[in-house]
Amino acid sequence: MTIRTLVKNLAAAPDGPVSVSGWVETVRDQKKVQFVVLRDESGAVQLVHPRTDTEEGSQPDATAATISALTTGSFLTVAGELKHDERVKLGGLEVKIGELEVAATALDLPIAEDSSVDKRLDYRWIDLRRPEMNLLFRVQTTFLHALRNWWVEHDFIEIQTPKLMSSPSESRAELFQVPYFETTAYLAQSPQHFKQMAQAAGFGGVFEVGPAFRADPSFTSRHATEFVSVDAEMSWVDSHEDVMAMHEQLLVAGFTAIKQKHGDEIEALFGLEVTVPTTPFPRIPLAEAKSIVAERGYEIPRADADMDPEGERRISEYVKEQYGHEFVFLTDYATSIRPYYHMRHGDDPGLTNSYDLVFNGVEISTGAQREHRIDVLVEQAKDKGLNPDEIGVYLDFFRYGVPPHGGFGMGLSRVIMLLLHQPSIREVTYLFRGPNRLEP
Ligand code: AMO
Repeated sequence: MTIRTLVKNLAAAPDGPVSVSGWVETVRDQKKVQFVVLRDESGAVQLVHPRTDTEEGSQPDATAATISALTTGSFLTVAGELKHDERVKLGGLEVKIGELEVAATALDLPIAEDSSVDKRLDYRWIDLRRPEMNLLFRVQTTFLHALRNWWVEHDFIEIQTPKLMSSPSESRAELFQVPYFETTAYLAQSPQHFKQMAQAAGFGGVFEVGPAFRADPSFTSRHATEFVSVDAEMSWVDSHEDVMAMHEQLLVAGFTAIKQKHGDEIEALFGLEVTVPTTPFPRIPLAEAKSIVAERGYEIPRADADMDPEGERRISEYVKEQYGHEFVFLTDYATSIRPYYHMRHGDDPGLTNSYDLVFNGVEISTGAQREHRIDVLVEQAKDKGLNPDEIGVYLDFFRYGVPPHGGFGMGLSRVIMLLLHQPSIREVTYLFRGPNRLEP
């Protein structure tokens, strides 16, 4: 008989016969008694075996021999006697081994917790056995579930847009090309075009959680060549302010769910308290944010550019001091650094109705009101040096009536990395893809 559940159920169980299965985490092979810590995804329990072969002339102890030969990571099933004993550090529980079956023997594990991240990624399936890693993905599941619930409650429709495209979805840079029969296809950099198409289709509000691809050769802690993009788009907006209001409500829903479900575990394993953000999140126009950062001793290297990572870190620091908030919307980006499809200010075409959302020092999202008037959109595309024919089908979406709309894209791994104070998205992506990583 195999029972997969460890401490959670055993804690409430009376002393008596039990059967447990799990990975060998550690073995303490002492002269008179042996201890094995067994773990599964729900927790860990200590197994004990008092040796019967310690007296002179005693019979060989087959179980003791098996335990001595156990390797970390091997998978065991044990039938034994459960005993509650407060002295046992691990949940006050111990299982005295009766029968022991080694279901799968592990080779010597090639990684440890302190191995380099690259080495751990080579053996990701072993690294993921760590309780922190397991928690991380449970947190992510809860987060996405809460976001979905919020959208569904607000009548948004879930869409799945194609990842093979005939034209770039963002810029020509960072584009993966794929041979596609007689022609070339591109891997979607964002569901941008098709979430906007849903506005022309009268869907009102849509969302998608799916892969996005960027042929970005960088090795930073925040970039991947494939990442999960959390996207939303909605109609009838008056400005990017409506999009920000939706965005912050979603994050409050997501963080509330995480705190309720995993707050205690996060505190125990990561030493962190989850803060549910208050609304409205602080909003600072980008130009003002740059001045604040400059006054605090850091000049963004190019005055006409986006915030750089150091700028994002510093403005976050300021917002934390000033407003006690982990989030900040940087708004009203210059037209020169935004894509053609962002709506420009009516009274200042040098600025766009757009924002970036920075969380704990790193950009997690870009959002905007879109330009829905076809003639203006075509002019803006040309203005950016784009050939309208190349994005002909996208432009067609706007030729038959489309409501004012806006939305955002958010990198899932970045949110989880920053929430759990992890050093890189490599740690929080199920299987990371970067310029030199295609396996496993
Ligand atoms: P943007 O290009 O800013 O905007 O991307 C949106 C968010 O996606 C995440 N992200 C990445 N995450 C990991 N690795 C990457 N290489 C990477 N590139 C981007 C970031 C970023 O904030 N179409 C617009 C969104 C919109 O306006 O709706 C877009 O894709 O968290």
